[in-house]
Formats: sequence, C-alpha cells, structure tokens
Amino acid sequence: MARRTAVAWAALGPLLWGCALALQGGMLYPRETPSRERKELDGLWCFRADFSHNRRRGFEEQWYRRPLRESGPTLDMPDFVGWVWYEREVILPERWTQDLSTRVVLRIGSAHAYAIVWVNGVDTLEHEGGYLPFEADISNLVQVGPLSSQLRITIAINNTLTPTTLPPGTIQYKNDTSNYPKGYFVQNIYFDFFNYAGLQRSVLLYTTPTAYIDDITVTTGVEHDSGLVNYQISVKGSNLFELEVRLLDAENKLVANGTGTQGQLKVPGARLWWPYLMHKRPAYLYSLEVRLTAQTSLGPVSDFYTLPVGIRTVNVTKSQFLINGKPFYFHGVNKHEDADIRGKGFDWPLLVKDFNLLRWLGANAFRTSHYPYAEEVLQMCDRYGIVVIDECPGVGLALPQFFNNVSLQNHMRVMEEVVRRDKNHPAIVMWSVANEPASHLESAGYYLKMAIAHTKALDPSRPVTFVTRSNYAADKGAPYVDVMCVNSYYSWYNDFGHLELIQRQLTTQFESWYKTYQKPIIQSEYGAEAIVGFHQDPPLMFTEEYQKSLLEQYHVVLDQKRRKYVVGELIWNFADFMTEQSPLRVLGNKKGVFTRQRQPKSAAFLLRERYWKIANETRYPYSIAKSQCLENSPFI
Ligand code: BDP
Repeated sequence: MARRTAVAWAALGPLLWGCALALQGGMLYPRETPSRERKELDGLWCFRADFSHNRRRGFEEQWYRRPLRESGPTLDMPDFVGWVWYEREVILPERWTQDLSTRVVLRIGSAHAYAIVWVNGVDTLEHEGGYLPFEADISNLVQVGPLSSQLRITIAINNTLTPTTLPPGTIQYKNDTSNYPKGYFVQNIYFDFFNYAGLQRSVLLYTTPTAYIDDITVTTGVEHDSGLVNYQISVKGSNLFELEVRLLDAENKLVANGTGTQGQLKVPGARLWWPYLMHKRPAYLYSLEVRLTAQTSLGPVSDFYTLPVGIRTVNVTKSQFLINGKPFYFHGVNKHEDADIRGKGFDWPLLVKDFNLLRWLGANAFRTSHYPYAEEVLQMCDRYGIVVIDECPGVGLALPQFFNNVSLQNHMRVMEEVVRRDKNHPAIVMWSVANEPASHLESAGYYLKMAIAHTKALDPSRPVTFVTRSNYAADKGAPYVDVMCVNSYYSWYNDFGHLELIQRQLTTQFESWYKTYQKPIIQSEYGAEAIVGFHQDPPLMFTEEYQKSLLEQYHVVLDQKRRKYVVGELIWNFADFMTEQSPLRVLGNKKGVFTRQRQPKSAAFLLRERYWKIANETRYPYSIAKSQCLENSPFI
C-alpha cells in the first residue's frame, strides 16, 4: 500500500514551512479514559495525486473546499503516494458536536513529510516533518449547529525533501534535453531506505473536556530501596483547578499519592523497571493516574489520564552504561519500519511478530534507525523491557550545504517534538540526534554541538549521542556525545571479501576511539548482506555463510572489549528492507538476519546463541532459560 513519490515530476508546491521553535503544549498519547473518547480513522481514504504540470492544481482549484469526488476522479487509498490529496468524511457522535464542554481534537500520527490539513474546507493545521504526530483543537469547527456531525477532513501531503528538511534531500534538474524530457528532475536522497510517503500512522479524533490535562512529564530516581517519581503536569482551559495524582502498582494497589502540578512520589520497596533478560520480572510498570477537577465558564469538569511509569535510573561512566546502577550491555539490533505491501504503514500483526522475534533472539535493545518509530512500538518496548536508543530523522546529513542555520533550527525543533512525544517511556535510555552526518566538517561540529546541547537541555535525564562513521581523529562532533556510537563495515564496504582483516581493523577502531575520548562505545552498526538461500563454502559475499563468518569475526573482538569499555553491539539489520534502486542493492538492503518476510537466515541462529550467552553472563542475579521466555514459537 505504501508507495514512493514519483518525484521526478513532483514540484515543491506552496511551501509554507516555518514552524516556531517553542512548541505549544504537550503531545500525550490519546488514550481512552473515563473522560476521553477516541475515534480512529484507519481504513480507506479518498485519494488523488496532483498530476498537473506545476503540481499546484489542487491549490489553484481549492480541492479542499468541496468533496474531492466533485473536483475529479479519486482513488481508494489505504496509504499514500507523493504530493497528494487525501480525504475522509466522518460522522461524529452527537455529543461531540453538541456538548460545549467537550473539546474535539484531530491528531495525525505521521504524515511524511509536509502536510496541510483542512476541516470542512477550513485551513486548520500545517506540519513539517514525517514520523511525528501533530494535532489541532477542532471544536470550533464541529460545534456549529445541529447539522454539524458530518465532517470532511482533507490532507495535502508533499514528500519532497530539500536541503533544510530532516532528512534533507536535493532536487536535481536534468537539463540535457537530448537525454531527458524538458523540465525533468529527480529527488536525490542521502540515506539508505525507501522514502515512503503519505499517511503512515493513524489519523484519529479524540476528546477531552474543555479544561484538560495537557501534558505530564515524569522522571524517576532511586534512593536506598525507595523509588522516586517526579511529576510535572500542565493544565489548559482553566486557572481554577485541583489535581490529584495516584500511583498504582501492577496489581492496582495504591502505593503513593500527591496533589498539585508538581511533586515527588516516594515508593518504599519499589519494583524497578529492568530490561528484558536482566531480571526475572523485567519491565515492571506502575500507573500514574492523574485526575483534574476544574471550574470552567460552563461549570465544573473533570479530566482523567493514566500514564504507565517505569522506575529506573540511567547513568554513564567513562566505561559503562548503567541501568539501575548495574552495567548494561546492549545486545540487540537496528530496525526499520518496513515490510512487504505496507511499506512504513503501521501494522499490529507485524509489530507482535517483530517483538516475538526479538525475544527469541535474546535481543535486549534496538535503535530506532533512522527516525522515531510509532508510539505503539515504544509502548511495547516499555512492556517487554526492550531498551531503546531513540533516533530522530537526522539521517543523510551528507553534504556541506546541509549544515546551515535554517537546518539547525529545524533539527532542534524536531528534537523538541521527539522529546515531547517520547520523554515518558522508561524503555528509552538515550537520544540520538543523527546517523552518520558528515561529522568531519567544521560546520558539522558546531551543528552537532548545538543539536546535542539543545537535546540535553530538553531532557537532562538521558544521555545524548549521534551515530558516527567518521574517522576518530577527524570527527568534530564526538567531543559532545555521552556515549560513542560507531558504525563500521570491515570486510564489506572496506577490504571487501577479506574477513581475515576484521579483527585487526576492529581492534584498532575501538582502541583509537577509546584512547581519544575515554567514553563508553557501542558498535552501533556492523553487518553484511546475505541473500537467503545463497550458500558457498568457502564463504563468498552475499551468501549466508559470509554473513555468519563476518559476524563471528566481529564477535571475537567484541568479546575482548565488552569486558572493558564496549557497552553494546547492534547488528545491521534486524530484517531486510526496501531501499532506492542501485547497482549495490538487490531488491533492497539484504543485511537483515531475518528476511523482509521475517524468516530467519543462518545468522539469526548464530546471534541467538550469542545473545543468550551474554544475557546469562550478565544477569542480575537471575538465570534465565531460553525455554522459559517464549511459550510459542516466534516463527508463528
Ligand atoms: C550505514 C547506514 C545505514 C545503511 C547501511 C548499509 O547507517 O542506513 O543501510 O550503512 O549500507 O552506513 O547497509
């Protein structure tokens, strides 16, 4: 269902970019509670791509003013294509339109990359950047009279990437008319995954009372055997209100309570949130119940919101990554939101399958390479104890012109949106502001310094990193990170075919970085392509044997260094995924240890043995048997 923009002829459209830096309000996940309802708009949308010469016909003819079907033919579209128009007609429950103490919010989970939204033809919302939610209060538009329960939502989406978007891209005109038609241009991107466009996550409507809990920020600590839960709550719609806060354990027993917009709850004998395989009861979650009672001009209202809370600490020393004061070793994967047919469209069965496979592997962590994943993914991580390095879409910062002030402001706004959305997930232990930027450039040094400092200011409770592939001696961003995340592809992109060089080169890599920076290191990517079913002995590139042998060589050195200052290894990649066409790719990137259909290659079994072995060496203090962890085969 997800398709790529036909960018060769797409135009930039009415670029209304320019989002303010200071974000207005919170971005709590829209949960159903006794005071809040939600209505998902999943399913088919009416759809039209704008094929006109300048791509602006939709704006010139104001397609948003009438139902799309009245201005021309439409398609049923469960997902998206390029610079396109989506439309959905919705019937609202009568109460939503008649009860003036109800606030109705339209929330878009992700629209890649630039979106303009109309409700009943009224310009309502604009947002730049995919992979992150945005929303608007549409009460004034729906509470206008007895016939108002019918609603038309129109969304125009353009996925053109420019030097100042995140990720950035360029448009290249091919002016040689002997080889290209007049006006022909292509979108260049500088990252290695398919630039799927459009609506990738749910669009939904939800309600709150007119005075409502706008945001909650929770940080946690541990003091002796007590857990500390610090909360801060913002309320909108009334200045006259009371807040009650209750913390319940997993059995729904009240363990602490408080009042007011901020405070600290103390939980004697707290059960901590531990990563998967680090404890016999990992991922322990409390519930923070917040109840608001407020006076409004229409009388008293109450709002109610429940936030899952994991009590845990994160610290970094010169050579260790500590969770709850114990050394944590990341043995996990890098992922993509990617699968056959649905592209990056959110899909529950796929999500459940992936988590079964992660647990089967014995993986305790992943990085959201190279953009923030759906909130439902992070909720699963909280519940299963899968530790997350949350990466923003700062990928493909490859050219010098991408390091400019406009891009930096935009990058910082994106980090604000990431932190605002994700700050309360115990599973997230570190932010990553970029993947493989051209960090040898002076301008990149300043840029990364600012992006990292800004992120730390937004959330002082978590370490911040970016993922580098630059040389240790040349990297201008490395001084600012808390943990070094280093990618390398020895015997794949460098000295390909020469597996015998890996141990020497990897040892040099680790020792050089550590000597220079004295910071813990994560091998944040390594791997090789294998086309499932290709076999060759002795191992040759693209066979399952070569992928396995390359991994084994890396593991020899990782085993030497992980007892010192290497604190993690994340394979590239969990599963094969789609990319742009290129002579270097065979129907996508095949570095997965699972296929795109989630079937195991030989490397998956190798990794499984290794991860379970490491888990049992570093357990605190419990021994975990593989067989106890999964009742069902993950291959179902
Ligand atoms: C790394 C990139 C990743 C690519 C990978 C590869 O971070 O996005 O997919 O290379 O080439 O450098 O497979």
